[in-house]
Amino acid sequence: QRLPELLRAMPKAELHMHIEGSLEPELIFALARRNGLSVPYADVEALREAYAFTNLQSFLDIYYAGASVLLTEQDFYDMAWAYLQRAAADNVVHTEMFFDPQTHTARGVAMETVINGLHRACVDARARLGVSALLILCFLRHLSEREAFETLEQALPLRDKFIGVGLDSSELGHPPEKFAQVFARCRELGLRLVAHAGEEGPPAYVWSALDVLKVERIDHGVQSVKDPALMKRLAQDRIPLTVCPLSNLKLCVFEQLSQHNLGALLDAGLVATVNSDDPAYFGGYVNQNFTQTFAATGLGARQAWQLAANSFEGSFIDASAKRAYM
Ligand code: ES4
Ligand code: ZN
Repeated sequence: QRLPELLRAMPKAELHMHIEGSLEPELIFALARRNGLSVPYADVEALREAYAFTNLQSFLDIYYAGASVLLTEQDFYDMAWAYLQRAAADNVVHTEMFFDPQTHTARGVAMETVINGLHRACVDARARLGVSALLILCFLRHLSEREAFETLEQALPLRDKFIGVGLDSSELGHPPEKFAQVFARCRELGLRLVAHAGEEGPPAYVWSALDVLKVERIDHGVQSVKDPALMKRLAQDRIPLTVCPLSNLKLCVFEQLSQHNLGALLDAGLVATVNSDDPAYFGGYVNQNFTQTFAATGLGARQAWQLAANSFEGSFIDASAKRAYM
């Protein structure tokens, strides 16, 4: 019982959490009612029962449908505030939240509605919860690079409200290099860069995220163990991997949690971290990811300490604040 208590109590940073993936079924129904929309499920229980996924795409289809109840700035605020309260309860002291603006702008929601609502929740989290919260804008990789450029253009008037950009959605068939030009532009603008790679996709996608996009972190990256040269590169350059064990289990990246390679990544000296990805869909917030993974794989207090330190090292907080946490 001491290990789960340590895992829950230790201060930590969360670096991989899609805010639209924190929308609980109860909030989906409440927002739908508030906005006069209908949900194609009878009730909360029926919706939750639909959360049986076989791969990434089977999840994304229902995730984008769930996000369609978000219309007003208050909706985005309420979603983010609900997550931030749960993060605080898990002793998350710093979080970097992904958002998918194209999911909303494609439905006619204005970019400023999305960003202003999320940002106001981040401001309140600092004041009322003592949690520092930053935003990372993700481009949807199943759409074109031209559409990513249009999204960047729409977001630039709000440049001071997000710290960086990421790349998410359907990985297979959409390699990082498809977004080489837009990431180069974001780099010139001084934005921080991350990308999902090696979740379902091959080590080659992790290589091109690093060498073509020049990202500073890899989201997931668990397929990297298939390539020893890549493992060496990740360890030498201290490239953080934001690992999401319950996500990998629910999307069948690993058949069982006991087979998860988090321990192998740490043993290889990688800056691996533990994160919740889409907590409303995958069965747990960050502390559940820690406690269930540790119980299934037999990791111990040494790895707990290492993962907490890694979460701050891998974060985009400034160097002096970082040292205070580590
Ligand atoms: C995602 Cl688990 C995962 N992978 C890729 N894109 C995503 N967007 C939300 N969750
Ligand atoms: Zn993700």
